[in-house]
Amino acid sequence: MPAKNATARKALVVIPTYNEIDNIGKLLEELLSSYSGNLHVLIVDDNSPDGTADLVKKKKKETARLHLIERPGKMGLGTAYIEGFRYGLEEGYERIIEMDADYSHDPAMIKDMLEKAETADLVIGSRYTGNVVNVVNWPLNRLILSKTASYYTRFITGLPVADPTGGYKCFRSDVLRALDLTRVRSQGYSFQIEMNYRVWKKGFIIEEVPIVFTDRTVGQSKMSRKNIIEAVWRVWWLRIMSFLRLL
Ligand SMILES: Nc1nc2c(ncn2[C@@H]2O[C@H](COP(=O)(O)OP(=O)(O)OP(=O)(O)O)[C@@H](O)[C@H]2O)c(=O)[nH]1
Ligand SMILES: [Mg+2]
Repeated sequence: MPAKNATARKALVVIPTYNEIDNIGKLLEELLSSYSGNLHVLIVDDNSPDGTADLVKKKKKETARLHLIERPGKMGLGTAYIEGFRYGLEEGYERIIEMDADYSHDPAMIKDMLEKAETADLVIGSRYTGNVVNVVNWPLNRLILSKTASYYTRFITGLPVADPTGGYKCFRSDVLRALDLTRVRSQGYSFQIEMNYRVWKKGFIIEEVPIVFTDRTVGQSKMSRKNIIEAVWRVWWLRIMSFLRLL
């Protein structure tokens, strides 16, 4: 049987949103026009006060490739992704992509990630491949925080990933099906770490492709001190749960 073209596979881009009205319209247009009909987009919105979901509903009338899950209030990034993954698995998508709404992630990179996912189980769009740092417009303190988090995660968990907190990635659906998603606990940055760790511990292949990450120019960051503190202890929790075979 001839190999299937990577972009011909049914893929779902899951984008969690909270107050992203200034970004989401343009991003959706670019995503849907750059890729073929096999690529669909799911927005998981937490009742954004700025009316993000209303804009998505308007766009939904124009295309069957756009999907929307509305939740009653801000419930965190982790649970938003898990709901998105469940939807993707139920609807039979072969690839599930995580992406931020804030234009930090260049839609053009989806093609590279889908190609890599032909041979890898999880593909991470990486800001830190080799000795290169591909980050645009980040203040130095954000970069130091992110790099420190990467070293710390690798040191404590052994996870062989250069950019473990990155949120632009592509899963083969079988990988998500093999995990028990009800056990995933993390919300902020540690959600990315926890997913990577669970995938790696199951013996799946993780590959990184270089991306250029650009800081958001509009809208507000939802990063909080709470997220950082969670990431600090969560890596130990992962390590201990894995040691006790309770993961
Ligand atoms: N549904 C939902 N989406 C969220 C929530 N928190 C953040 N998001 C979305 O998740 C994505 C990432 O959030 P950002 O605020 O960009 O956080 P970040 O990328 O870690 O931080 P920055 O580097 O400052 O942009 C964006 O699309 C947000 O709108 C939440 O509680 N619920
Ligand atoms: Mg962001």
